[in-house]
Amino acid sequence: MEEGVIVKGIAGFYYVEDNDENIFECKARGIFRKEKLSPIVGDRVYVELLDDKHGIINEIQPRKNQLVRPLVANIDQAILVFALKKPDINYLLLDKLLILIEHYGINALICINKSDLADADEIEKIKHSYKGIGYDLIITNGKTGEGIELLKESMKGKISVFAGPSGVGKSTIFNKVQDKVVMETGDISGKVERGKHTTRHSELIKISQGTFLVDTPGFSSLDLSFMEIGDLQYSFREFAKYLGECKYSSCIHGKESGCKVKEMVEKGKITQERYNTYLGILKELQENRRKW
Ligand SMILES: Nc1nc2c(ncn2[C@@H]2O[C@H](COP(=O)(O)OP(=O)(O)O)[C@@H](O)[C@H]2O)c(=O)[nH]1
Ligand SMILES: [Mg+2]
Ligand SMILES: [Zn+2]
Repeated sequence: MEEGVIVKGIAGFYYVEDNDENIFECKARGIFRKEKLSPIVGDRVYVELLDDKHGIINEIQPRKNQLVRPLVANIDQAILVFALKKPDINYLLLDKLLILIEHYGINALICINKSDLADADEIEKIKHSYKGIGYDLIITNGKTGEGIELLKESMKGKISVFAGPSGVGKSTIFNKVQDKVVMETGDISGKVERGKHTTRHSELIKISQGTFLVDTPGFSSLDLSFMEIGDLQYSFREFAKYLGECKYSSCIHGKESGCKVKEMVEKGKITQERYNTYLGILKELQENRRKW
């Protein structure tokens, strides 16, 4: 039995790469269909070899996470690309992405691109606030290549996916960190983007042995309405060490008295901005529940 990761799937065929960088074209064992289990890109699987190029997927290892769009499993890291200018940074969007990614149990790395367009003070400010929360942050420039080596370093041994708004330089950076697949860049309307009207499976692009990059940006839908009200707090890293210290064990850090989280906001240990974001999303979730 060979162990490997599914890097590509096309019409019932799965391409599994083993630890020696051999690729096997595989079919899935029939039993999966009965179990309503389909192998997906990113799955770590065991393959029974038929010859030196073909095999049957016999077993899918438990997934540590699974995205829907793109359909990929076992993401280790989401690289959130933002620019401070062109387009102007939207902190609410950044925080919503972080919430979603925390919810999936994926590590987030913040990449601030277009360093040439940002002023030094604002770079320092964002570094300070997000490093304070516990996120790594890398400053890049898609044109000069600044920060790209650091970014590549952070990807080693992981499956990474890019996320972030359009126009920030995701495709540009994608092209800089690997030389296998070229992504269209610039102000294209999206019409020429690959696979727009056809179902296309995402692929893992291999950067080096054990290091992969999903070829499609993730987390484009920022709908958080599926989240449980009581779970939202766990998506805020800076709340973690105070949870359980509120007066009421059911505290969701809104209007309750004796709330440790609110106390920490007052003391400046948690920023007012992030707490406001928390309250805003909490309110959205509560209003959604009422509609049902
Ligand atoms: N000034 C500047 N422009 C950049 C940088 N990185 C990318 N761009 C440009 O920003 C535009 C959008 O980039 P693209 O990679 O298509 O963004 P995407 O929509 O996030 O994939 C393109 O015109 C790029 O050439 C950068 O670091 N500085
Ligand atoms: Mg793009
Ligand atoms: Zn509380």
